[in-house]
Amino acid sequence: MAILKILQYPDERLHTVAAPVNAVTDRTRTLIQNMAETMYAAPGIGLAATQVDVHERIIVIDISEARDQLHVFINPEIISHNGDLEYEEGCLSVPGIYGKVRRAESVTVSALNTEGKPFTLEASGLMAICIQHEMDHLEGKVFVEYWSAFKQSRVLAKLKKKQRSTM
Ligand code: K1U
Ligand code: ZN
Repeated sequence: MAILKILQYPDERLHTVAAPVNAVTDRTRTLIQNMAETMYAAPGIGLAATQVDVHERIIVIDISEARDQLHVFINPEIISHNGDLEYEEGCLSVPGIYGKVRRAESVTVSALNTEGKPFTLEASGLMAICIQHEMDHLEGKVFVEYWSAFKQSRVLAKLKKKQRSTM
């Protein structure tokens, strides 16, 4: 297994729209194992393939305390959603920045599993939030892009300042 490099905002590659996976192969499964290892090491509760510069529609999520309930979604689609919820989000591609985003409170997602078999999952609360955050990455959208232009400019300034201090 391998820990992959996570793209950092405002890297333009984070704005790439990911392509559907045509066939779930051993190469797909190796990528998924590496994504899971990268997410656990970060540590994070989710990761989209976009964040590791692979522009295929794959996400991994584990919101469990014990870090032993990995969910893999290949070609995920939200088939229904309900309610709304504002949640303080973070992102491994935007380290040190946290803020609220309003999303659906519950979602039903259809996807393929690691064997290429279709399944559906009903999720609510943090799981639903995380699925939507990761699916946004597959569309090339980063959570801070829900915020006002002013707030986004402050995020960019903060990240630039942080970058200068680590050079
Ligand atoms: O997409 C990502 O960069 C992962 C992101 C997922 C996420 C977090 C919060 C709301 C929505 C989506 C993260 O995992 S940020 C890190 C984080 O939230 C966390 C890390 C360790 C333990 C618990 C949470
Ligand atoms: Zn993210």
